[in-house]
Amino acid sequence: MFRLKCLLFLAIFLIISSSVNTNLQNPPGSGLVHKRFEYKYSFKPPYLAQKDGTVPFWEYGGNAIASSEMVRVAPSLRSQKGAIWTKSKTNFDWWEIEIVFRVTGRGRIGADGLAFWYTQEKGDYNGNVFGSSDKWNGLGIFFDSFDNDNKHNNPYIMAVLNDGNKPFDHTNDGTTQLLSGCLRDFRNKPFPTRAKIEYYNNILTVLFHNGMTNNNEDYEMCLRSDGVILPKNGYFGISAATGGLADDHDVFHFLTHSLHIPGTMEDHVKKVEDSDKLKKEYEEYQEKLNQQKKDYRKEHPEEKKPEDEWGDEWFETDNQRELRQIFQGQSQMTEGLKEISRKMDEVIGRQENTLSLISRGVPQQPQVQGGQQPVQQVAVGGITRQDVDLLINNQNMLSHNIRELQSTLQSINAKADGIMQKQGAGTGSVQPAGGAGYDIQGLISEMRDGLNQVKNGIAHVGQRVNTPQAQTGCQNCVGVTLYLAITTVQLTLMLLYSWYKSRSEAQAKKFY
Ligand SMILES: [Ca+2]
Ligand SMILES: [Ca+2]
Repeated sequence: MFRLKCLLFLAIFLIISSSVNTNLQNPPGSGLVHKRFEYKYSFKPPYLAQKDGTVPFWEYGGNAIASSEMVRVAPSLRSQKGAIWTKSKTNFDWWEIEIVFRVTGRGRIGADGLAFWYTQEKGDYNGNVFGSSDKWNGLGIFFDSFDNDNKHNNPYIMAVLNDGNKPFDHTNDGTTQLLSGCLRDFRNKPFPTRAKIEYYNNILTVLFHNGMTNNNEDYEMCLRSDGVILPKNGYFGISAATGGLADDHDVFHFLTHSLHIPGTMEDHVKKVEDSDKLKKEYEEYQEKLNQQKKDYRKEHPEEKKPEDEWGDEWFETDNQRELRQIFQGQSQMTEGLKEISRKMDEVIGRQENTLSLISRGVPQQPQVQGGQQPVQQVAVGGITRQDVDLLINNQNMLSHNIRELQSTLQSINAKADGIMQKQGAGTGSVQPAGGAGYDIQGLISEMRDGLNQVKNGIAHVGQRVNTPQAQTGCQNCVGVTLYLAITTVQLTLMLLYSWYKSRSEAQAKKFY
């Protein structure tokens, strides 16, 4: 139950946190777009280029030079051409590129300009269009520094689409072909200029930061065009060229984010799906494993194992087994002791019962203290001297009977042994049943008589004992223990009484 609650709480927390994350990534107005940084389509300082001069995931050529801080796509020398292209094609449909760059030159006018590319195939490193290939298939964003058509409309930023067939119209600065553009001066600015190129849902947007401030968010709209259809997968590239005039064309950051329509790739949904998938796979493997175990046991019945392989029984060590056996033995001993204790209690209870019975029936024994006159010896209770004598007689009779019974039993035993021996001898002849049978019959009748005598004796004693318990059929309930106890007590009393009597007589003689 507690685990269920925890899971529920975790799920709610994940949903909330992911929605918060989405909101942070997508400020109001930008639409709910999921962005993911694509490091394989990006470069940035520091360590832009490695020690050997290569840029990870990129290839550059021509007059381009990469350092740890930037890529100088075309240096400020005449007729320079260079380019840098991603090594692999994109694997996402929509994207946003932020380029941080500088075009600087000592001249009032610079040349030729810088180009951003998204094309189906990589362009050249020394082509005719801003350092790369003409007749490209895809998109080119040109930062055209030089006013070829002399219309005083440069530097100019423009987007030009090409299906791979049209040669670029340099003469007219591409005005006959451009999709859209804006007149912006991007040369020799105090801070790096920036361009943000977004392609999402077939809408192309180019934002420009003129480098007059160091506020990274000072973008303004340059162009926006709907219904732009670009090759599904392509390469990103940057190229630049100089002519008779020359600028340094430096690129510091090329940051690519892939854009994802909500629902097509929601991270948390994906995670949940992944975890569900893994859980399912785990369960499947677990089932498979169990099945294989079962199959193995079926195939190898001689290696019989307990049903639960991981049970404690399976791993019991010798010491554990020994301990268990000791414990079991001790338990048995405890049980035995309990039984003995119970029986002892029973015996003690009976004794106490007997004692109380006697104390009620027999008067407190007179005590002799100093020269005090003894109390009248005749019992106040009800047992008189005669009773005691009778009891003694009965007792004697009983013991006589018991002895008789004992001897009878011994003779029975002897006779039975004789019979057994005769049968064991295997004579096969049938002993006249009358003889042995007669003897047994006679013995049984003797035993019966003896028992009746014992019974009568006990009944007599019972009648004589002057208590209600004794009167109500005590001959049936008084056991051997009780009987012996009574006998012992009475004998003691008798002895005491005789001793007392002799002493008091002696004293009386003294007085007279
Ligand atoms: Ca131009
Ligand atoms: Ca122009």
